[in-house]
Amino acid sequence: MGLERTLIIVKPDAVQRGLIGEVLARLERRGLKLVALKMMWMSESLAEAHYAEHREKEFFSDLVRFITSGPVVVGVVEGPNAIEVTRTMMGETNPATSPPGSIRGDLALTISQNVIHGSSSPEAAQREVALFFRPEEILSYERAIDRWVA
Ligand code: RTP
Ligand code: MG
Repeated sequence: MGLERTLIIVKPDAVQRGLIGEVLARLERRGLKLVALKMMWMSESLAEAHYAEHREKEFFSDLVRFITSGPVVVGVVEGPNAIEVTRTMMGETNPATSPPGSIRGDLALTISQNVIHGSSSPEAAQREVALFFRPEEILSYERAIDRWVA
């Protein structure tokens, strides 16, 4: 059982819609542990670095404009297989084909405003966590429930 850390972003649409608590609560209820959390307004350069893999795509400028259009909540969640578990909880990139029960399948309608980002691989997680958090901002702590969920 691999303990992993992954980056999550509660996107500007979710912040505007009052869904910060809803999204974080789902991750917490699953048993994942928040080990870093902050609210921020992403700069254009940070957004471009975060989504660098999509630089050549035709939707890149819209993506950067959207993710910098308002405040976001950025966090690191930790747990067994946290990367895959978070991605599965998110649903598909397109909310229209995301199953009910998933975050996007329950809370979103369109691909351009899909509520949450989660790192898509261990390499992406490592890169993205380092992009948003200094090492000392990521906390190590025990929870009483840890032995019941991991
Ligand atoms: P994210 O990176 O935000 O967690 O989303 P994802 O892995 O599910 O999807 P990804 O392929 O990484 O795309 C990043 C974001 O770009 C927007 N997108 N638009 N118009 C399009 O065809 C298109 N494809 C992707 C989405 O908002 C997606 O979340
Ligand atoms: Mg992605």
